[in-house]
Amino acid sequence: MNIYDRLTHELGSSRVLRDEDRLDSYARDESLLGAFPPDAAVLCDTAEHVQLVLRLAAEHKVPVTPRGAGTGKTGGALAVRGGIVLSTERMKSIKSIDAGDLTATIEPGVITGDLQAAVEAEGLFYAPDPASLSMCSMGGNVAANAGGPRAFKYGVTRDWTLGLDVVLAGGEAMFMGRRTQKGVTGYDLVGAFVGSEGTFGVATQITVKLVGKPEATGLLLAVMPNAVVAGKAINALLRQGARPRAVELLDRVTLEHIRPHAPYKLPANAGAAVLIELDGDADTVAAQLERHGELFESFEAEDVLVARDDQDRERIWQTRRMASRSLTAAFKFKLSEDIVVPLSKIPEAFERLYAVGGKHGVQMAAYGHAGDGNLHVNVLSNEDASDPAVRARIDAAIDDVFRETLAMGGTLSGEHGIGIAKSRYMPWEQAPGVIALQKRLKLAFDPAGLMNPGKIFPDG
Ligand code: 2HG
Ligand code: ZN
Repeated sequence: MNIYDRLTHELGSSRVLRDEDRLDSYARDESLLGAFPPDAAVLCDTAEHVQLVLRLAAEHKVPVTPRGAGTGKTGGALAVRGGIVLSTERMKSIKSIDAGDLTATIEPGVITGDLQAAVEAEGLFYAPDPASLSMCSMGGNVAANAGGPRAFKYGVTRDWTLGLDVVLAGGEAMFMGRRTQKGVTGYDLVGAFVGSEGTFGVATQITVKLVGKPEATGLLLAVMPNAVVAGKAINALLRQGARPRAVELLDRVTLEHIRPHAPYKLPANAGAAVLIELDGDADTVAAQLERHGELFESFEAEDVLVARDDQDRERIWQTRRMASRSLTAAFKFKLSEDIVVPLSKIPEAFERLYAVGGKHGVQMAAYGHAGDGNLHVNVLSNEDASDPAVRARIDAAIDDVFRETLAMGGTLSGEHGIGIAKSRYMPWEQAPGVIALQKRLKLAFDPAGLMNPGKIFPDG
């Protein structure tokens, strides 16, 4: 019996999808890299199902691509070598929220926003907040080491993941890490697994830490003349040692395309906008909002607006989270990167990136987590990208984005990972020895190379 018949026999046809139509929804992600239909998509309900799939895949030497909610931006969940897509979308249970230990244990299919709402209902807080939080799942967040605006104060998924129940290639199940807040026993396997983009195995339960829900939250929006000045103001804010929970920036082109659909009325003709969100006790938040507002005024802010209440604040965040979608809708071609530059280079990064756009005749937009130096640089075009001459200009612009980033001492990815979209640039940033060491680590988890092959490194 071939592996797909065997899986159907063991798990039933409702869990093993093989028709072309059904497979279409497992062939793409949010990277816009095209369709890679797998031979089968297996919808697992339990860790035992995951074990069975990985055991049979090892016996039959079939590649397995783990998939969360499919919101990834770099092709990490695409079955580029065929085989099985292993979906954890049905593993949606929140196993426990422990207010005494300040931990939660969840299955990988839990939607990140649902975890946040569940812990907040108990007066607790889980900080990582990718823009796709209403759709993305915790398993995908672990695979990609997802971040978000609040990473500025609170860090990324890795900083919140204490322990993982995993199934490795071949079907071996184990718990790695800890359930305590602190611990340095042995190597940091959880740290390595988080961000391994599905190339090490599948997490079947995730134990995260929690903190108390902040008492008060405040948000200001500074309307700035342009992104370079906005970047300088952010540098000044950071030099003062300010610790807001988010420091976001949206440039003029991004604002222009969000404005028509935004639930929050963005000021007309803004050259850039900076969002600063603070949390803590109510008096400190109010005092800091005022001080930060004054700083932006001293950097030529045309206006400083403060969210009136939580609804107003949520409308501003919904507006911010529309950046990617609005640009996708407005341009025939849109590719978003997630480069990071050293903090002192934030203003210069905007200058250099806009110059890259000018040089190659493509439009550039940038927005994102500027306080971390993490910018979503978008290469945009309304020309026909299937024309080889146009595509060559676009590709040259993308290469230059990375060249400029690395020349400033930056890194290729701050939160979306490498997948297939950026694998060819890995040797631009990392020395051959560093890449070779990572490949040896991969072989320790997956000696037969069946877990998500073709990802991260140029030769997969
Ligand atoms: C964001 O910060 C997301 O909005 C998506 O990370 C970024 O696709 C993008 O440009
Ligand atoms: Zn982002």
